[in-house]
Amino acid sequence: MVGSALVRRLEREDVTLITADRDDVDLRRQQQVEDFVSDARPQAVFLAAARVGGILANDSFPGAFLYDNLLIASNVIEAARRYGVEKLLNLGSTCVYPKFAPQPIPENALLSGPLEPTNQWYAVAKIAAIKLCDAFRRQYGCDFISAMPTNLYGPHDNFDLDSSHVIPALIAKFAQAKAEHGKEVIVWGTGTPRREFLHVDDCADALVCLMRRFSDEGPVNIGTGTDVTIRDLAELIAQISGYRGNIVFDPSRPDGTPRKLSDVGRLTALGWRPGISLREGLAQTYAWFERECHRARVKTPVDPVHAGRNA
Ligand code: GFB
Repeated sequence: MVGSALVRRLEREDVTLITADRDDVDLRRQQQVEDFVSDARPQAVFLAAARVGGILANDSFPGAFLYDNLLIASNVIEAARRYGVEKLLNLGSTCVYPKFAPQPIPENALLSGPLEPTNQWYAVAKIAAIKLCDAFRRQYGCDFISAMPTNLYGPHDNFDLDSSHVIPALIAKFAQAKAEHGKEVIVWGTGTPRREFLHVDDCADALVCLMRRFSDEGPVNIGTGTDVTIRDLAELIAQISGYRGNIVFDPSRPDGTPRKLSDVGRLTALGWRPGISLREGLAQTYAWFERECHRARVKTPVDPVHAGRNA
């Protein structure tokens, strides 16, 4: 999702784009990465590749999330150093910050407290990548920077109900309930957690701004500076979809961290502002989903708690 948004955004720039499809280069294999980078010799690298997923996927596959993301980041950042890449932008996530970080979360909250258990594995790999960029800046003078986007959504997201993030999951659930005249949609957790959401096209624009204008150690947050409750989000997506049935919250599912609002002062000081409102972004993404992949990629929501009721 981020990679395709970056390709769309960079088509507006005077650059030659080199991309690496996962079938061509397994970024977890160091030799393949070094062969690719030594051959391509890019001037600048956006490191957006990662194993990502929502709260259930992170909590279910800790080994894969930690191992894959450590290897991807280490291999790409080392190959960029080794073959003289002038600038690298490493993408992390606001889940690198402590579960109970001050809100809005300032970048200096990093490593100031315990992580959210459900995604600590992914977070540790992303923190290691930040530190590797900073270490290479100190030891070798590499101009490698790290950006921490908030929760992203948009076209080409993962809409699989078990592994996705909340927005694509709810878009898929409400679209299916609308199409099938369903009586209820299950929303995980209590609905009380708050989340900040940024459209992926806004994120890509912010990444280009940082690649051009930021050059320092430590993470830079990318976000809107505003958040909503999961309950309000669900009601907004229901409204956009035209679904009129019940919304049922399932407290047996994890809420995760109670809030993840990022302090975007470092980014706005560079003159960047988001351009897509949540309502507008959700409507665009819902329309994209309906057009491009409804029913194609949505697994029937077999929810263990309500399986009996669904049967
Ligand atoms: O988006 P999400 O999976 O990840 O969940 P996080 C956000 C909130 O939405 C949680 C609730 O409180 C979920 O319980 N939620 C409600 C749902 N219904 C659903 C649903 O059907 N599916 C999902 N997935 N959530 C992620 C990290 O944390 O944040 C990632 O796990 C990454 O590693 C990402 O860092 C930015 O926002 O809790």
